[in-house]
Amino acid sequence: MKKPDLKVVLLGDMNVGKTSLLHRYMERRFQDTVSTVGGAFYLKQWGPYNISIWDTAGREQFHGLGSMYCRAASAVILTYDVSNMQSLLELEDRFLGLTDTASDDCIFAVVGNKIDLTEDYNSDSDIEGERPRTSSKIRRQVNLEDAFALYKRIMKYKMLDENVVPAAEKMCFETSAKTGYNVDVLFEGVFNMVIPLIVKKKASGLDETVNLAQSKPNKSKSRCCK
Ligand SMILES: Nc1nc2c(ncn2[C@@H]2O[C@H](COP(=O)(O)OP(=O)(O)O)[C@@H](O)[C@H]2O)c(=O)[nH]1
Ligand SMILES: [Mg+2]
Repeated sequence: MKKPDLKVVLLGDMNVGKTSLLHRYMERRFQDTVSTVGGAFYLKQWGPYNISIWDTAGREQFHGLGSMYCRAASAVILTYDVSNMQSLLELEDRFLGLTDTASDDCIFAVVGNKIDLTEDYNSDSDIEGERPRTSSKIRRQVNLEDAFALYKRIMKYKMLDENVVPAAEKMCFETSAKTGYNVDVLFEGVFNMVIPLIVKKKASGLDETVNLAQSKPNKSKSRCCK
């Protein structure tokens, strides 16, 4: 198996739809009862690059997520449920701290999932063309502006210059894993954003996935134990 060139992780409270989003993107379908205690990551070939996309495998619920989960990640997709304000607040309270181990130039996306449940959702954009039961629509609890505000607070927490990082409008998405709405836009938008970072890293020789075997001869030159 070829070594992944970069790592993307999904973070967020249980039940917001992380596994469903990844499943929708990779398997092109939605299952109401997708097992959350599934595989740890998917590999996606994107142009000449291999991208690993990590799911929590249900550990956010049962055992918590260790610092390894985000280690060296190039992108973090912070996911909440638009019908649940608490799930947005949890991102800042419980999950942002886990991203300290991510790559220095890691990019952040903030994603409000389950938009299909809300009365704002226009079913004309459904991929599967399924007609929603109009009576069951609910009022959203989280607006896109709330996500923009969170994104800006994240940039502050990371001490990143707002004028240098991608704008909130570009990095905040509303999706539906159920209908497929905006799911490709999200993942492919993130991939296209991080690719220039690996290209830059490779060019400057800072590539973290550098083949260790190649650097071995140097080791024998070291004389620390002479
Ligand atoms: N209506 C709707 N339900 C969703 C959506 N995404 C996930 N769900 C449902 O929400 C529940 C939790 O989804 P899951 O992917 O397991 O969330 P996770 O715990 O964050 O991985 C499941 O019952 C899903 O079927 C969505 O976009 N719309
Ligand atoms: Mg899950």
